[in-house]
Amino acid sequence: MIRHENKTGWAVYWVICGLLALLADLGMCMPAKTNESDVFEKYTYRSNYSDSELFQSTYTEKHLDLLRNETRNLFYYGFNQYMKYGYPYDEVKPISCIPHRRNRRNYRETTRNDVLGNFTLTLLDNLDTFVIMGDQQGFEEAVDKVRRLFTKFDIDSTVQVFETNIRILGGLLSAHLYAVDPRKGHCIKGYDGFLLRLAYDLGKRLVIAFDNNIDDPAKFNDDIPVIIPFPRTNLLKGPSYVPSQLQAEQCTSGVTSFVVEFSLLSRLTGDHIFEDISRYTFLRIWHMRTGHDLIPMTIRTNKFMFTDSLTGVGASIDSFYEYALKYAILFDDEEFFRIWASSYRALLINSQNSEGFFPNVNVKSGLELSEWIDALGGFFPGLQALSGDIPNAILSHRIYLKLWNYYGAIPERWNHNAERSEPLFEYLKRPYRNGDLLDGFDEETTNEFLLKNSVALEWYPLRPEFVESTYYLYQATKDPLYLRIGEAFLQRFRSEFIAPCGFGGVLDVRTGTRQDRMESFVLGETLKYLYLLFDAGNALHGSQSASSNTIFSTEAHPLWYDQELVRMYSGPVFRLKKDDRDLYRGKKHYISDRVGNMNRLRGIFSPITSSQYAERLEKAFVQLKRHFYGNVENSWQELYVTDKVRKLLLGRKLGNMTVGERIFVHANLHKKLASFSERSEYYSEDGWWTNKVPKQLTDQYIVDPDYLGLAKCTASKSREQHFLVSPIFSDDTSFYRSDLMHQLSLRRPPYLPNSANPELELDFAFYDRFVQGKPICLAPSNTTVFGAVMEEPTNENRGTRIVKLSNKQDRSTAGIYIDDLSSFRAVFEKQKPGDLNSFGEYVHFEEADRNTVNKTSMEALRILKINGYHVGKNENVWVNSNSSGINVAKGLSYNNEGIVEINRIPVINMRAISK
Ligand code: DMJ
Repeated sequence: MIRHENKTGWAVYWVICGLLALLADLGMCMPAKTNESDVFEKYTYRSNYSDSELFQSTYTEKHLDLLRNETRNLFYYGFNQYMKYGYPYDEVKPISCIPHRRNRRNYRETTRNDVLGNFTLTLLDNLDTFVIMGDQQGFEEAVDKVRRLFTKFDIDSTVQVFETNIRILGGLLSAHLYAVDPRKGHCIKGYDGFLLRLAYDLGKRLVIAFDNNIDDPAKFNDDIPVIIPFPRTNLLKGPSYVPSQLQAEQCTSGVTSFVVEFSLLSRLTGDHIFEDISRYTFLRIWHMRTGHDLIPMTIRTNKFMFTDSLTGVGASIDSFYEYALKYAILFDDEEFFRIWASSYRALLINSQNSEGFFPNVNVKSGLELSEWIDALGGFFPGLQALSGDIPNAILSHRIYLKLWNYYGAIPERWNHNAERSEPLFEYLKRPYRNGDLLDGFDEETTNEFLLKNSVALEWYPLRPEFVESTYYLYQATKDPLYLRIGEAFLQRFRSEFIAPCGFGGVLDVRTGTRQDRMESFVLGETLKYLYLLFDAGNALHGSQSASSNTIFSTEAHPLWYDQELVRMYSGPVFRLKKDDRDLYRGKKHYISDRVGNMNRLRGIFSPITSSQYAERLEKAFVQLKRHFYGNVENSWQELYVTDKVRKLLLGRKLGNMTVGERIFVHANLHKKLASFSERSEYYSEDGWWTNKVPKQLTDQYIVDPDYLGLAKCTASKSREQHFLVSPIFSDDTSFYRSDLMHQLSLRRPPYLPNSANPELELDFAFYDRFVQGKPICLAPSNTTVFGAVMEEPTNENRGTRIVKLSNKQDRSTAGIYIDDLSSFRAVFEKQKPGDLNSFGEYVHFEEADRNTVNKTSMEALRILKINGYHVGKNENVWVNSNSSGINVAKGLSYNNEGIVEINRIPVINMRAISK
C-alpha cells in the first residue's frame, strides 16, 4: 500500500496513470516508440577500465580490485537504469527502456505475471545487494523508498507464491536483519522494524495458500494429511480468487521452498504457523519418496500426489535439496541434515554419471530417463561445495564450464546425448555417428542441424546458477580457474549482455538474438555472486558453515539466525505481538497506488472494498491456524524411527521409513510407540553396524560407516590462493573428456567470434601463468564402461550398507567393505591388455594377475563405482563371502583366489572375504 503525503496531487497523478494504464491495457495507447538513436543516447555505461587492464589474469589484490569495481559499476548501471526507466514498476525492459509490467489482459501469461506482482520487484529483490557491495547509503536510501512505497501488500495481483516468497519475502527479511543486527555493521539509525512488519503482512497473504482442504482429510489419499499449498494466490483477495486452471499443477520446489523464509519469519515474529506448516509440508513430501529415496518433480495440487516419475537436480526440484541443507545450517537441524544426506546419496547412486553431472532419472528404477540437463541445475555444484563434498562439486561444475565455452551462455536445456535425441534418431533410425553427413545436407547444413539439435530449450536470461557455483567453488578451493571463469563472465556481461537500459540475455543461444528483459535476479543474484567472487575480504565468506548459521537463500538473500539474535529479539521493538490483528484494527486503510486506483474505477462494479478484503485475509489466516492446529498438528505427531519402531510398523501404510528419521503417526499410535522411540537407539545403530566388519579388516583398517563422507567437509583447511598453478585444471588428465564424449552435442554457434581459443582456460594470459605446460589432453579410452543394477533397494535394507576403510598407518583410503551385496548399483569397466582405460593408463596384467583374469578371453572387469562411491585406482571392494547377493544363479560368484566374478569374468578389485 502506498503512503501518500500530498493526497490530492498524488490522487490526480495516479488517476491519470491509472487511465493511461487502462488504455494501454486495452491496446489503445502504446508507449511512445523509441527510435534507435534515442536508445543509444540512453546507453550511458562508460567503463573506467580498458579491456587489457581488466582481463589480465594475474589475480593480484590490485587486479581483483579492478574486477570487483567493474562488477559493482555494472550493478549500479543496471540498477540506475531501472530507477530511471522502470521504477516504480517491477522491471525495466533493457533494450526498449520502458517498464516491464504484468499482463493484465491475459492472466494465462504466467511466465510474466507470476513474478511481476506490481510490487516494485527489482527494488525489493535488491535491498541487500547494496549491503554486500558495501554501500550503506545506497542501502538506507533503498530501504527508505520501500518505507515510502508500502505499508501493506494489498495489491490486486495474482502471483506465484513460491516466487513471491523467495524474491520479496526473502528480500525483506534479509534487509531487516541487516538493519537491526549491530554485529554486521549495517544498522539503520531509527529503524523501527517496519520491514519485518511488511514481511509479516506478506507472509500472511502467502501462507493462506496452504489452506488447501486441510479441514477435509477425507480428500487425502493417505491416512496422514499431506498439505499441498496452492501455487498461486491473489495478494489482495486470496487463493480462492485465482482461476482454477492456474492452480492445477506445480513443482516440488514450489511446494517445499518455503521452509527457510517462513521459519525465519516465525522465529523473528513469534508466530509459529509459518514454520510449522511449511516444515510439515516439506517433511510429508519427503515421506512420499520412493524406495530409492528419490522424489518426482510434478504435483497435482488437488490430488495431493505426484504426477510424473522424473527427477534430477534442476528446474522443479532444485531448491528442495537446497532448502534441506540450508534449513539444517540455518537452524542447526539434524533431521533436515539427514534428509539432505539421504537425498544427496540417492543422487550419487542413481543419477550422477561418469562425468560427475546429474542427468534426470526415473524415481522408481533409478535409471536415466531424459537426454537433457538444464541451466537451473548449474547451482548444484555450489550446493555440493557448501555441503563439503568438494571433489564431486568440481566434477559436476565442469560440464557448465564446457557449455559456457561452446555457447557463450548456458542454454536453458542442453541435450547431453544429442546423438540419441529424438529428432535425430527419428531422422536416421539409428544413433548419429560423428562425421556423418545427413542425407541431402552438406557439411555446413549438417552442422547447423546438429547445433539446433544440441539445445532443447534455447534461451539464456542471464541466470545466476553457473556463477553462483563458481563462487562457492572458489571459496572452497581458491583455485584461479574459478577466477578465470568470473573474468570471462564479466567480459561477456560488459560487452555482449549490456543494453541501453540494463542487461538483456539471449532468446536463442544458437543465433544470439537478444532478449528485452532483465529479471530481478540479474542484479540480485548474478552480479551479486560475481561481485562476491572477486571480493576477497567480504564478511560473508567463511560464514557459510554450520557454526555461523548463515546462508544465502535460493534468491541469494543472506539470512542468519543464532542465539545472539534471539537475545536481541527479546526486546519489544522488533517482535510483533503474538496475534497481531490489533495492528490492523481501527487503522485507516489506504487504497494502494495504481492497483488501488484501478479498484476505485472498478469499485462501481465491485461491492467489496479494500478494507473488507483485509478483514477476509485476517479471517483466512485465523482459519488456517484452526485447520492446521486442529486437524493436523495435534492429531499427527512426529516419531523417531528406531529399528524397533520400524519393525513394529512394518506393513502399515505409513510411507517409506528409515531408522533415524522421523515420521508422522496418529497421536494414538504415537502414545503406544513413544517408549520404543528413544533416540539413543539410533545413535548406536552405526556402531552396531561397524561391528559386522570382519576382524581381518578391522585389524588393519579404520572403519567409517559414513562411506560417502556426507558428514565431512573435504575443503582443505588452509585455502590460500594458488598463485602458481591451477591444480583443478592442470592436474586433471580427464579435463577434456567431456569434449570428446559430447562432440555431437557441444556445438559452437557460428555467430560467436571464432577466436583461436574459445576455451576460457586456454586464454594465453591464464594458461601461461597457471598451467605450466602440463599435458592437458587425454586420448579417449577404448574400454567398455557399463552400469549394473542388482535388485531394487527395499524399505527393509534401503540399499546395501557399506563402510569405508582407511589404512591405520597413513590414513590413506583402502576401499570399502560390503556386508550384504543384495542390492546395489555399480559401474564396471571391461578391459584387456593393450586397452587404454578410463584412468588414462594402458592395461597390462602382471604375471601374478594371470590367475585372476579370464583365461580364455584374457579379460577382466574393474569396479569403478558402487552405490555412489567412486572406487579409486588403488582401492578394493571387499564383500562378505556369505552375503546373500553372492549367488551363481544371479551371475555373482568368486573364484579360488577370492576374486569376485560376474558371469565368470573376474572383477580385479573386488574380493570376497569370510568372517
Ligand atoms: C532464481 O529466481 C532462484 O535462484 C530460483 O531458486 C531458481 N532460479 C532463479 C534464477 O535462475
